[in-house]
Amino acid sequence: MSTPRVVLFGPMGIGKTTAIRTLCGDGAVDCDVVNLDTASHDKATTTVGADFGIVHLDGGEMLHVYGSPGQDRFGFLRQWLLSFAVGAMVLVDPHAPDALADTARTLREVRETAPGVACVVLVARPTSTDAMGRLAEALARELGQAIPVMSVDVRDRAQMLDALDLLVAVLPDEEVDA
Ligand SMILES: Nc1nc2c(ncn2[C@@H]2O[C@H](COP(=O)(O)OP(=O)(O)O)[C@@H](O)[C@H]2O)c(=O)[nH]1
Ligand SMILES: [Mg+2]
Repeated sequence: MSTPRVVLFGPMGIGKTTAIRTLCGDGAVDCDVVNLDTASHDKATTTVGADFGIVHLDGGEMLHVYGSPGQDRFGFLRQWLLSFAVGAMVLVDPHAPDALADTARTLREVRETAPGVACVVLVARPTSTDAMGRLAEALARELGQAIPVMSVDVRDRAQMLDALDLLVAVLPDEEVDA
């Protein structure tokens, strides 16, 4: 049995690298380099490859977690990550200008590339229950299918483990039993 693999998606600066560090600790590998694209996001570093870490769950199970770079030009890397993933987590700040369009586009890309991959949406910045509900409804309308949405602080391990539990809950049965 191979170790289940989960991929994190989301725009630059949303918290993919942080989430992997939170889940996997210092053993996580990141591909961050100095950010030359400060017009897109004002942060010191950015990811130019797939982050990777191993999550050790309390029951002794392991998960491999990959972080996809957010920039459009890394589409080929997203396709590769999806070729072996069982689940995808799409991180979003619902108050970002293109939050709905970006999240819907990523979810569509996942569905078209890898229809069997389970998806959840993680609201990774503080927001109201109402704003989360509106996002969930708008996504369901856009995609013609309901996608589980939950709120997380990517810096909090317990919350990230809850997010993994949610993803496991929506995996197809054969992936859970494998
Ligand atoms: N203020 C604030 N910062 C956050 C929150 N969640 C994540 N961050 C920070 O946002 C940054 C995300 O950067 P990073 O993980 O490199 O994003 P990536 O580009 O998606 O990999 C980190 O500095 C986090 O500490 C939050 O809820 N509030
Ligand atoms: Mg990153």
